[in-house]
Amino acid sequence: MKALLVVDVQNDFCPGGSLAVPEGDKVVPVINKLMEKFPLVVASKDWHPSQTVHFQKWPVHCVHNRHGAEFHPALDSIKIKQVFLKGTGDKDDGYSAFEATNLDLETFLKEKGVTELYVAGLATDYCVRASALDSVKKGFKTYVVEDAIAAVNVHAGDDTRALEEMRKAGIEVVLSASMI
Ligand code: VGL
Ligand code: ZN
Repeated sequence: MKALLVVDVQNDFCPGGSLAVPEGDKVVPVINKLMEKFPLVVASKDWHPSQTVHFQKWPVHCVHNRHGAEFHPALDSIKIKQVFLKGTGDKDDGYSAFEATNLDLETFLKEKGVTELYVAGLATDYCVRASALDSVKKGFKTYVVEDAIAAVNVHAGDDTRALEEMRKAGIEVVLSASMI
């Protein structure tokens, strides 16, 4: 059984948001199409308190219950069976969806019989990377959909380095066309 994990497709990571990923919204139509191919779609949200050590590294973003933390309005969020909230503490970053605090992602997926996890969303070099690396560690056959992700690229080439690290960890990098 396969599932799709949609990582942090939230207003603050899209153009106009406080931590906008260049062309972050380009992933939305690709993910909307991709969702139709999966029997189970789950998503994560970056869900920070208004004060956290995380905001010493980043502009204030995705504060829980604020507009910036909502899904991008064009995302077909009706297809999402469960949302996992992460980065909810004030002492850590919580980049990985497997660090969600409202519900345990690993337990949820394993109870549903998921063995293969496809990861899409934002951002390639932070939460997509951390979630995919955790996924492989927890024993899921893990895929990252290259045309359904986008990077912050604080340093040029962070996206390429993140993809290389994921490949080395055993994650398969695929294109959505191979599934649609
Ligand atoms: C993220 C930076 C800070 C992400 C979250 O979702 O990739 N990046 N917080
Ligand atoms: Zn964050």
